[in-house]
Amino acid sequence: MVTTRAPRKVPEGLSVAFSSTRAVRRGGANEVTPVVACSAMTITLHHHPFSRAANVVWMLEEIGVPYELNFVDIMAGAHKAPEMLALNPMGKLPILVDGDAVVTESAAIGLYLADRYSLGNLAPAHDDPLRGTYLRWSFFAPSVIEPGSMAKGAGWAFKPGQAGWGTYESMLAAIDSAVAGKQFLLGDRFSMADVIFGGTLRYMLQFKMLEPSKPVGDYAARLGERPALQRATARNEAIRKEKGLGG
Ligand SMILES: N[C@@H](CCC(=O)N[C@@H](CS)C(=O)NCC(=O)O)C(=O)O
Repeated sequence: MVTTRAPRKVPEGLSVAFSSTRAVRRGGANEVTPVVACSAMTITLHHHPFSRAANVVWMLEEIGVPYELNFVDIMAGAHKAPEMLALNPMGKLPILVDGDAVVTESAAIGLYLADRYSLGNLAPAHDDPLRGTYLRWSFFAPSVIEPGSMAKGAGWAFKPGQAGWGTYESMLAAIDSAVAGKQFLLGDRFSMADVIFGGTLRYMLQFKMLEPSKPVGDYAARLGERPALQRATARNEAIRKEKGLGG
């Protein structure tokens, strides 16, 4: 969801952790190297390390734009404060504010960032035939993997022909087909779809909500080698420790 931004205001009582890095792109590759930031930061991610915002930190690190994190104390209900509800009426994280744009929904945030800051690189160009595959798996994560895993875990009763996520078995087969015999979803080329789809898979694997096949396990391990993911993990972990949150 992308909406025009509500009047900009950092919610009272919420502390702000600033990014110490900004990135420069290395020639050709879609990996970036962090350097110390010296320009004004315009992107704010309303964040909690135990939320889906943790994966958005990975998105931001892959993109390599300066950003700041605003810690929102979910445990204290700060995400339901009026200022936060003005940004996201769902009262949920993550919320990304980029100038006049407010973006919620993790997958939308990833697609937004890649289109705006990395079109032709982390997002295939609009006329690139790979764009369809890119969008397909980016949407598959929130519309099939998330509800499909939830339905399985919670034992929901539903009709697979009516539910958009279908059967658990067909979901697993589709996930395998997306990554088998490939480095990444688009072949050799890493993209934001890997952060969206792969981030969801990594979460499911971490919490044992998915039994990994060999291709899925190998894919998740490959993603774990991304320096941007390692930087994001370190940042999330640093905030967890700073705020005294359990591990
Ligand atoms: N579909 C949303 C889900 C957002 C969501 O459920 N966020 C959780 C944390 S991961 C949250 O804010 N929960 C607090 C609540 O609902 O009170 C997305 O992908 O961003």
